[in-house]
Amino acid sequence: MSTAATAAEDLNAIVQSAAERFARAATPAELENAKAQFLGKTGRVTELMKGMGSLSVEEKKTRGAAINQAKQAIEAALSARRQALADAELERQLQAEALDVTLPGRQRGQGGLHPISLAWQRIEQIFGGMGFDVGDGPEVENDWYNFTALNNPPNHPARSMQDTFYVDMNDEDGHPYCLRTHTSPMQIRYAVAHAKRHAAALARGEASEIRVIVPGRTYRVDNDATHSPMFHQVEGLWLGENVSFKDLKVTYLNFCKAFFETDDLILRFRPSYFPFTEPSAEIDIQFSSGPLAGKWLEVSGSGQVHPQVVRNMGLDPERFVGFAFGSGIDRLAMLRYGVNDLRLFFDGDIRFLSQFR
Ligand code: 2NM
Repeated sequence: MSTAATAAEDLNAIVQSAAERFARAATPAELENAKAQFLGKTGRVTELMKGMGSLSVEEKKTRGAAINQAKQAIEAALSARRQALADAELERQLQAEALDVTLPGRQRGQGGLHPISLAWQRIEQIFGGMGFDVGDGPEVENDWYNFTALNNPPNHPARSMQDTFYVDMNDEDGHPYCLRTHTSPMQIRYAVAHAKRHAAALARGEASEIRVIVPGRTYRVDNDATHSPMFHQVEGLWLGENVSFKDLKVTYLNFCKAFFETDDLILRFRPSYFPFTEPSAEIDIQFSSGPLAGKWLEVSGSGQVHPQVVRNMGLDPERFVGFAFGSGIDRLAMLRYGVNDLRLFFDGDIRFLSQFR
């Protein structure tokens, strides 16, 4: 083999070896070390250049060109490897910083109204559509508004310590305050607040009437599967010159149809007794379809407001006649939303409550 051929093979071997060394370099630092071994001050290519001093001009030309070519090949391999390492590093960074855009965001639990609030709202809306105002009043009541004005005799069992929560403080008449046992006191308050306006209207010969519902919390000493010490009632009152039991039946039937969103129901008025109404009736409802079909369900008390109660409202019972009713909102909500245990409303279990969102 000629000297020239051997030299060319040397150069090829060097280029080959550089390419292998570069390929093995796993980091930019290793790669720069490998580069120094070939192109650095004492690198193999540089040494070859230095070794050309003894060559003839003609030999220098061909040998120099060959070494340059080898050098360029090495530099090309070097920059290709640099690029490959940089690409790999970028890829690694992108992977490390990658966002999983399919991951669900951290959400706040979405709140919603309690089923009793939902029923309460529906009740206000439906009666509002029939011209009923909404009255309000305190949950801690005095003896007059909670009992006496509603025609409860002084020794009525509802007044007993066993049935009613009393507050350790007396009102102006020397009777202890209590947690209201029904929403009726709000109706007395509402009527009293509007009594002057009604008297004035009547004096001018104008018609005047009261049409109001009073929804709210009520309290009784009672706690079992079907009774909670705190429960919700809505009472309605319609007094005017000619308001009759017929109006009660129509009003309550229309309410039920709207509240239960069906015409497939009938009502039954069953004689009963309340101190504040005469005559009095329990209202039963029967659905003709659905899961409760065929059963009579008690939904409300009702009656023609007692003349003494009208008088206690500051109104003339000769001019103001009409009806009142009292329904349990909790019971209405149970029937409307298919809840079979009253206690579910008050346990605060999110698995139950979230079904109404
Ligand atoms: C009921 C049943 C029947 C009622 C009576 C009155 C008032 F204030 F006018 F006298 N409010 N609500 C009433 C009548 C309540 O609850 C079972």
